[in-house]
Amino acid sequence: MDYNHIEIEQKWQKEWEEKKVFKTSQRSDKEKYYVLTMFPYPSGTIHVGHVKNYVIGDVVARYKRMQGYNVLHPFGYDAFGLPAENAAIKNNVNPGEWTFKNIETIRNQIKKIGISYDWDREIATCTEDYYKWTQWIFLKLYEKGLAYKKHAAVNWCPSCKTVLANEQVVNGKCERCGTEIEMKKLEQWYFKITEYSEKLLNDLDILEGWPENVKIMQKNWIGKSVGAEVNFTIDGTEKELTVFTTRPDTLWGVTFMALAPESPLVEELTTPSQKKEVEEFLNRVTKEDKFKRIAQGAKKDGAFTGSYAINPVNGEKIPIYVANYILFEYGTGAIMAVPAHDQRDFEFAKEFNLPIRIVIKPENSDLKVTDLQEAFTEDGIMINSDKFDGMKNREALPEIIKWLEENKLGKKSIQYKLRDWLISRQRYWGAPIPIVYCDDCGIVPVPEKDLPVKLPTDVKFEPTGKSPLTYTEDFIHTTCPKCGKPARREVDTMDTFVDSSWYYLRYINPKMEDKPFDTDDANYWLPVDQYIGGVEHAILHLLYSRFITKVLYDLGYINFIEPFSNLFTQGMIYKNGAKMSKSKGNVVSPDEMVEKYGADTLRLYMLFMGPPEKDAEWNDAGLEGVARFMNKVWNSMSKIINITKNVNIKNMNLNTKEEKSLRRKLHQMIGKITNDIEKNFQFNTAISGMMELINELNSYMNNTPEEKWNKELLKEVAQDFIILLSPFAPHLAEELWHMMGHSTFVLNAKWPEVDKNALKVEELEIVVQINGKVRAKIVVDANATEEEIKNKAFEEEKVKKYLENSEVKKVILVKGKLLNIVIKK
Ligand code: ANZ
Ligand code: ZN
Repeated sequence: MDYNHIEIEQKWQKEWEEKKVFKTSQRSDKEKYYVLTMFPYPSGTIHVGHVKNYVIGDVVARYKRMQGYNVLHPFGYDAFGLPAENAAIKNNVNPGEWTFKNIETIRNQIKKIGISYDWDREIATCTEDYYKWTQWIFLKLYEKGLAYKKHAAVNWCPSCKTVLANEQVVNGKCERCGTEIEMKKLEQWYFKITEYSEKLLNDLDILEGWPENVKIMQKNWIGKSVGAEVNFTIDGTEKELTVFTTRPDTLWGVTFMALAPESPLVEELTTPSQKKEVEEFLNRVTKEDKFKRIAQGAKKDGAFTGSYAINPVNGEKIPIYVANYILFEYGTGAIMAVPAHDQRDFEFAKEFNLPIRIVIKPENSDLKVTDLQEAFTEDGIMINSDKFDGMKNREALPEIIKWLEENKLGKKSIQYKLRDWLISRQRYWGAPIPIVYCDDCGIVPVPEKDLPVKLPTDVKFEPTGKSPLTYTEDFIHTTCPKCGKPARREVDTMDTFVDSSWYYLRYINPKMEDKPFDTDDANYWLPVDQYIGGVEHAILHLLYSRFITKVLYDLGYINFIEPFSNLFTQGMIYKNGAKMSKSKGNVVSPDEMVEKYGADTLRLYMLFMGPPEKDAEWNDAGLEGVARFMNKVWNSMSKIINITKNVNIKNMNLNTKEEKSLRRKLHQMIGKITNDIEKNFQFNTAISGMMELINELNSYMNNTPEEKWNKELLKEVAQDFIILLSPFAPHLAEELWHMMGHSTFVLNAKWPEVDKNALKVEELEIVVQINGKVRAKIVVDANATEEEIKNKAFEEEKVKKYLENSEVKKVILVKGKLLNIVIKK
């Protein structure tokens, strides 16, 4: 018989909600456990890909609760951002209305899946009581000199009409809409994340519970390079041109220099006769995509400035070029080019017919310029390098740096790829930046007591590229907090990554009015014990959250330096071979599946699809298979419950081999499932374990006449099984638990423990004969292999005695009974 999932699931969801069973006690004597799943962007409905994330979190939360932890498992919405604004423009609705409607929908979708969230802690980053504290964080950074404004060339998306952080530009295109990015000069607010580069890099080492690939991505993003800055003099002047190089060992092979097109030195160094050529190049390069032009293999372009530099190591006069592959924002925006040993320089030298000089050769062979099809980038022996000739280049490196320092020609230098975090957005639907501009006082931060700077609701969306707040007169006109004269408000809003960089703290005290969070409470609950989310957030969101945590630590608000102790990145769900997405029209809605199969079946299926960290393909047949298993569970469990109402487990006696074997399977599976959840999130194999146990149970029941069933044993199996099932299929487990007569919730039951005695296998006595005479008896496991039995017999003292000084000719095992050893003296 199929069970009525609709009735059962609605009943328990109502019960849980009414009794507030998931409400977290703020403090407790119990050890805390904070499980957090990345909050969604409420841009519509959620699909089963999101559900997978929430179900993984829920299994962990429910399991930890049953292990006796005080569990915090909150939920909320990353509710500011572009989609709401775009939808608002398109449909002429207020972004807030649109967002809250979506939140309502998502909340209902999630409640139908039975996730154990403490709904009293729900947050949305677009509410005043949340963004007030996002603004507070801005002020704290500003006070510490970590928020600053500067004029800079920024990435501009002409379609979204907003500035993007470097991180939001993928292959020169807008991460959201795919439009080619343009460069624009604007005055923008930045967070000085670069001040934390070294900490952000080093502290990755303490994050033992993070996937290695995520740590590597963070590391590469921070991009630390150790090398030297070397000063070249500009020929005929006293001026210096400083370059950053990771390879000062190639200094003797420099044949030209190159500047970034954006460098102010270009204008300064271009001679009248080269002016035309340089200008033509600059015109070409501005049309080039900044990200493509520096990519490996991109065509090299440039122009000679007409000026020369003097190589400090040998006094050589070398031409200074401007080149498309030099980044203005990295190092010093200028390089020393060594075409023999750097591939990009090699390509440029070939293009412009510049000399190539080899200064490193392979250890066991010679190298000639005419041999070079590409740059020789390996390590080797230094040549043509004066007093360093003959040295291994890696060994020479530190000495060269020392020598440069002694001669005041350069110094050791560390560079990072990480840039400051551009947080200004020319958009409406975000947290206003709490800054006022006064003609007399300049930039004035809004005092904390005046927060929040409220986002007005009556705005016009003009497609001008300026923030819509620019046109809201009531908003922009204010008085200067310092001198009281009329002043203007900042009209840009903050990047939504600022909102999500601290939300895990707000869940601690979601309703606190005078503070973003309470320090003691935060120190009790944080760091998050288990963070779960998509690998697409492996760089930005995690890096920004780590940064904000470190700043708050330095300001004394918290006592931990990393926000997330353990991170799990789940795989994506594909359908028809493609990543699920609205635009591809291959989205599976959880609502439909819940209706048809039930939330429990959907949950179990999501976890049974494969290892949760791997991508998986949605398959209806798989879901049907899980549904059959659920019915099997329902049928065998309700049968057992019916016949064991008045049975007391404590009176259990095991008589037959079959009974012992069933109980052994139960305890093996308790061990296995516990271990699978605890280690590596192996939910799929945990579910296989449950299936195995149900099969063993059914085979016992089918092969034993009903009057001979060991009811105490059946009751134990059913009771423990229901508890094991409950984090995965909580509604069905709750129903069965109550059918058993419990008046408590299974979600508060104690997780079962392995009874080691149950794991013991039967033992056998084996007679050991030597040349036909009984000499000893040994006891072995019933499952022992021939090898194990032999070893045990040969270790037996009595046997050893007879084997001394004799040669074993033959060993014959009569299974289960006898071991015969034939020897020759
Ligand atoms: C000479 C040289 C010789 C270099 C050689 C490399 C190999 P990473 O590891 O990424 O830090 N470089 C420095 N600043 C640059 C800029 N603004 N735009 C483009 N390239 C720049 O790379 C450091 C190397 O990249 C530096 O070391 C410099 O080239 C180049 F056989 O100097 B090297
Ligand atoms: Zn003023």
